[in-house]
Amino acid sequence: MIEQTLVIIKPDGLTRSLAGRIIQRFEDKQLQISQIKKEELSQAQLREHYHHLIEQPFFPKLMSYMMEGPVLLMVIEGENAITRTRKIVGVTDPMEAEMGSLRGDFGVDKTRNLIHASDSVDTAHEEIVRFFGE
Ligand code: DGI
Repeated sequence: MIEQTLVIIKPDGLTRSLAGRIIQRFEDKQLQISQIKKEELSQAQLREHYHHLIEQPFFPKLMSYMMEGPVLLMVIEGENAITRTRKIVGVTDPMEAEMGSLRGDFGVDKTRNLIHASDSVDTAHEEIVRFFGE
């Protein structure tokens, strides 16, 4: 099934000049960029995006990390794009993420884990609409 998913290259992905290499991994696996833009996310956008984490102790750290600078927002499209993108990205904690996954290879710690990728069909739709509109 052809799916679309929302990927965010977090601020340090840009300041560390990793965007090209990150995008290459998706393209290598036949996933394509259907939309892309660079933007600084506002506090309001981030509170909505991470609404499920507002009560967590690490939330302030997450917010300041995500607001260190602009991010790259992308809609990635392809066969089973949601699951395959999460696999390429790796699990939340870079220490646990497999080598060869983006977080395993480039992530720093649980906060600075470089990339966001939607985790289900419903959230992918919600997040694409949030950042790119209908
Ligand atoms: O879908 P994920 O990004 O892998 O994970 P998530 O939706 O549970 O959490 C969103 C982000 O919040 C995650 O990419 C990094 C941060 N986060 C999640 N759990 C922790 C965390 N940050 C810290 N410092 N500690 C955590 O336990």
